[in-house]
Amino acid sequence: MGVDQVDPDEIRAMFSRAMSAMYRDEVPAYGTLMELVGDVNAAFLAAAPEEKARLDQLGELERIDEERHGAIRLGTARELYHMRRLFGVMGMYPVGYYDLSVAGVPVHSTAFRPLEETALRRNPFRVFTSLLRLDLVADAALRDAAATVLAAREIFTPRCLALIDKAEADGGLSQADATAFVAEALETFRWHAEANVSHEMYSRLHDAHRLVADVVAFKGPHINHLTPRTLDIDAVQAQMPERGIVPKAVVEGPPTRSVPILLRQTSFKALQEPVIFPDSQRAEQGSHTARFGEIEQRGLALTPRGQALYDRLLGDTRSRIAPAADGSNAGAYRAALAESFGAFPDDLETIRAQGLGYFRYSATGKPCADPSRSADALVAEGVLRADPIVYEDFLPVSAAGIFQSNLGDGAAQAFAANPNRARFEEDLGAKVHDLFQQYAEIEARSLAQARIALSKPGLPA
Ligand code: OOG
Ligand code: NI
Repeated sequence: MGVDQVDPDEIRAMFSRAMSAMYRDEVPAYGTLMELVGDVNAAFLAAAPEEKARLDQLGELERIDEERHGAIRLGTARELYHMRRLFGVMGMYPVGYYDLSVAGVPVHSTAFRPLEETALRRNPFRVFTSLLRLDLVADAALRDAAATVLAAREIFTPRCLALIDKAEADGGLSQADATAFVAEALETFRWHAEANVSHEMYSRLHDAHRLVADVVAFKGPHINHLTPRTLDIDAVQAQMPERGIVPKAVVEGPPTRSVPILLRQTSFKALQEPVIFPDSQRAEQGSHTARFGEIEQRGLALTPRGQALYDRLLGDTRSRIAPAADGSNAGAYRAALAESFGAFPDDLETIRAQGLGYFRYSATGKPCADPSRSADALVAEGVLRADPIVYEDFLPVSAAGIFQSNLGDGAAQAFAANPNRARFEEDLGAKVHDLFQQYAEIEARSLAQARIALSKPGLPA
């Protein structure tokens, strides 16, 4: 990055704010949700001064209000390729591969997000990005017609593509170019009421799968939700109806616990939006439901071992009771989930001792005789403290639940589990980063730094 260039973290912050303003305009309920989350977070912090001080000390407090993720669905390999380059300008990189075919959604996905801790702290904006898999659509004629429509659309403005080229060639953008880039990039994510196909074609796509219509029938990958982060998702879920928002039946992810792990998410139903179909004789009115709101609460990142335990307990629960979309068994599902998760330790020390989660180590300032002792011994001695590392990624079963809740309850459809990561990475033009490795590195670095601090008493930790 040159001296007169804007930090990619700053471009991301500008973009995230611009997206939030645009979405608030397009989907007014998102604004209501933001207010509710702001109120719940303020009440939570007021009631928990220790947790507030801890978040503040970890530098996580300022980011809470800025915190959000969005989601888009792309149609072609070329779109995915350039989307990777677009996000790269803002310091966002593909992390993780999620196969959602298992859950009856014909897409595979990654999340573009900042990698470094400092970058996450400055602005943690991320975008869950899915690529439609037409290979999973059974009707060959429809598949070909959809591919033809997709091949003809251009989701990026020419200026946006030119600015991406420039950023790559020069290693960054000037202030004026960064401002122009944010405005041009925003165009790609905007809602367009004019469909890209006839009403008849829309219906055929819709009958194959609502998601296929959502991707193929429109001019671009409209942002389909933006998700603020809350510190108390149960409170938000409970208070949504008071503000006139209807939440989905159950919160996705782990149950309510003393130590929040991974990610809990809930959403409100998609709105019906008017669509104009460019049929040959006259424009025809119709509607489409795709865009919704979501809230999430983030907790401790789990190690592969912790993740395996999570997956097993969630699988056990769901083999006993599947949450009904209409909410009729929501209470029973919650109870079953809580019961299964009785087997997941719910205090930080046990979680750490059993190697289930990732932690950030720091020196407490207490004098230390032998900094080379094991991390466990140093924590036990009180010279090191261990704080949970926040999970920055997504969960495939939850993502599928979110997809389903806004695609409509009749949309569940079975596809065989069919991951194709190699193909995804080929289309992306890059390998996705391994998410466990990201957390393991943060943990290892924090421990190494803490040991240095312990061996040089007197220096600030
Ligand atoms: C994405 C659903 C996944 C999440 O938070 O897990 C997601 C979509 O509906 O396009 O955003
Ligand atoms: Ni989401």
